[in-house]
Amino acid sequence: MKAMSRRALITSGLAAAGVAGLATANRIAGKHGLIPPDCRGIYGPGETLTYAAHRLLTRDAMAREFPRSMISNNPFANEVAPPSEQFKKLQAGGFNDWKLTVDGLVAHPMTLSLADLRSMPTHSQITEVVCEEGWSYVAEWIGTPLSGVLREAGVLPQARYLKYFSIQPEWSDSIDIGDAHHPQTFLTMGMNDGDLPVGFGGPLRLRVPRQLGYKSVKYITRITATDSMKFQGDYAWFAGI
Ligand SMILES: Nc1nc2c(c(=O)[nH]1)N[C@H]1C(S)=C(S)[C@@H](COP(=O)(O)O)O[C@H]1N2
Ligand SMILES: [Mo]
Repeated sequence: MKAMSRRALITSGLAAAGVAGLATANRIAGKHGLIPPDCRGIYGPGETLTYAAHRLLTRDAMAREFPRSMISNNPFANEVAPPSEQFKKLQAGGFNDWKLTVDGLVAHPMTLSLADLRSMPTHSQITEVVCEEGWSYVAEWIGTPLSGVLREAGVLPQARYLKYFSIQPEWSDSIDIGDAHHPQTFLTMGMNDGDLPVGFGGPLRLRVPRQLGYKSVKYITRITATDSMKFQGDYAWFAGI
């Protein structure tokens, strides 16, 4: 009740700001934590409004989940750069030495193995990967919700974003803390009936089904909680779908 009326208030405030001017919109959005991170000036007031409106309308919304019968028979593994020597060595060892570091604004920085992650609650979801290039597929993703890992690490209240890094140095991304705690945001180790294949990001991929495919980074090695962020990337930071 209270949340709804607050939301209605903010929404009408933003709509009124459309008339009153974008500076007002920015102030209202800023006051309610709805400003997208500093993206080297790429984001103008329009992007701010898109982000703010999307967050208000869909803060707790779930990405669509599909029945098992709709799992794609031939999911498309997008091409990835050839594996590094480091990756090949880890693969030869059955990924037993794969490590996920959790650091930044957390009370308990930690390093987890895949076995550690497998000992955490396992969930599954049948959701779609949507590439900005226009193709998509549906698969079952099996893993542990990122929120559980964040709880163990004790993310500090001032953390607003989560950056995540791949073993591929050119692949990293970030999401806001709301999406980080979203129940469908998974550290994924399984796909359909088996282990997550390397082509699809195995042994460890962050699935962010509420955003476009490029936010679901493959071969995750580190996640860092932060309170500010200078975004560097080729695509729009917020890719809500
Ligand atoms: N590490 C890494 N993660 C990545 C990519 C990549 O090349 N390397 N490609 C991204 C892009 S652009 C998309 S659309 C999806 C593709 O996922 P898929 O291979 O499961 O189809 O993975 C994303 N994650
Ligand atoms: Mo993509």
